[in-house]
Amino acid sequence: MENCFYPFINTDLAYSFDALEPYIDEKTMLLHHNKHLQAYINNLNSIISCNPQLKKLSLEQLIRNCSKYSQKLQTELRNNAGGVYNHRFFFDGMINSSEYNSDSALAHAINCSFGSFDGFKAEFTKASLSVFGSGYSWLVHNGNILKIKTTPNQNNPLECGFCPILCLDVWEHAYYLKYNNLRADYIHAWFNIINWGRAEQLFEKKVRC
Ligand code: MN3
Repeated sequence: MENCFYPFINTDLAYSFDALEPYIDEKTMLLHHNKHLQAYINNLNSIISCNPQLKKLSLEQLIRNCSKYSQKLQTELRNNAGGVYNHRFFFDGMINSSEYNSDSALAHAINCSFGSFDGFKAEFTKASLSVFGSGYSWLVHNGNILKIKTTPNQNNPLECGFCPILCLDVWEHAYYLKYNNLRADYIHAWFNIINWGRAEQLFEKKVRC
């Protein structure tokens, strides 16, 4: 992930705003990146400028270490460092030429943990539908064990010691313009644009989350 330290900037997407059509529409991507993510970036910069001891910490460290701080600062970091990390992770996790490699180490681990790719898809879909209100669903690993987790708001599984591989933003702003209240249709569509190459690299620890 680029730009891991303060001051945070809204780095460009790796693809154009309309690249994920028809699964995620251009207007949703524009608003999501340029307005929603920008707001978390602005908030995080302002929190850190008021707490200069945080300047030396990376985005990931801000999340992992947040329970060390006062209740107020913890909440601010969970919401805003989480908001920056989670959105970047979600956006980087999508691509317009998605290809699942059933011979990869990740695919073997998926088969081991969920029986098959379809078993994984069913469990991930169920978890994503189960998030009440706003949050995320995640494929994470802890060593070589894969798990599906959900988090409320902008919380992140790094705080509980899990490394993310995939995440899906199920806040309504991520899908409402195109899918209205039909979260299941959005989840189904997202499976067509998963950046499996990146997920494999994260699983094999060839890149850092
Ligand atoms: Mn979002």
